[in-house]
Amino acid sequence: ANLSLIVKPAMREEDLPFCPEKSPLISGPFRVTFPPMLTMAEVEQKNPFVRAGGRYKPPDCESTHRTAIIIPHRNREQHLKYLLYFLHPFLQRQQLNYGIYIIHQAGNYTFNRAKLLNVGFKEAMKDEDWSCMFYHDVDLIPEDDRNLYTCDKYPKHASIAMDKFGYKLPYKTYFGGVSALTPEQYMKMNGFPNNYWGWGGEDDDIAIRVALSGMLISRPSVQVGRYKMIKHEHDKGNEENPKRFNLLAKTRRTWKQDGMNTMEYEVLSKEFRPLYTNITVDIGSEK
Ligand code: UDH
Repeated sequence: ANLSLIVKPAMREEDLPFCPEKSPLISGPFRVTFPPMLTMAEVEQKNPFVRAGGRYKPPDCESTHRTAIIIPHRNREQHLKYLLYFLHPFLQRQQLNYGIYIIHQAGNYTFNRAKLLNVGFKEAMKDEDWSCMFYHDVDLIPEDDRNLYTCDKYPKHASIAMDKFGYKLPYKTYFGGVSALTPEQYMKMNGFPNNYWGWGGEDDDIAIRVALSGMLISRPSVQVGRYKMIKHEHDKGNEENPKRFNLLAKTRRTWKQDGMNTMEYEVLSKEFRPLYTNITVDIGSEK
């Protein structure tokens, strides 16, 4: 027999069928516990199909979703390791084309979560035409893979049932933790505010922007939008922002002049690490 006839040539990417609308790999709730001795090298070994920079495409079908995960970060290496440990397999079960970005704030100035998310949007869009961005705190682990990391008709708040709030929303317009917007939705609200330095308020500002730009909030069901938060204390350099109430009272007047269209920053490095792209950025400090 002619052996060359038996060897199947590798399927070309453009010949792959589209992935099914609902991934057959999704299985629902799973238990989130943190193996105490886990190392990043082990997380890497467990994810052999993730390419440099934390990129992945399903091997046997073409995903119709291109999702970037944007994670604001400084000094939370342990949390990052556990998040990656759960998030990579979670996203792969959903058959997504995805990439994970860590936006690392350089220096010791006060932390600014929303501005880091703005940087993440802009830098990630330089790499690929993402159809959806997930803005994701580093310490929140999803507990159900029916919580799809895809975008909806309206900006989505995904972390609606966190263990620390008794698995329900702490208040009706809460938008913190994990949220998802298409690039169009993000541009429509001029992105996020750049001027919330320190802890608190920026998530409420984002929710106000959603409303001011004429959009609603989409949410998964409470059974599905469940998250476990990795316990921690307040970080040094992220003290409560005493100005947040004043800022929130002014959002209506400021959102068009502060956001995507005004952010200034300097990328210090961009590294394609095995499980994520690390962007270290100087975002300045409060004026
Ligand atoms: N973040 C960092 N480094 C920091 C501060 C914040 O990476 O120094 C990022 C990280 O992704 C984090 C997110 O910003 O998940 C939000 O910050 P946070 O976790 O401090 O906010 P949260 O409201 O926690 O979740 C508040 C502190 C709770 C203290 C409870 C004491 N018992």
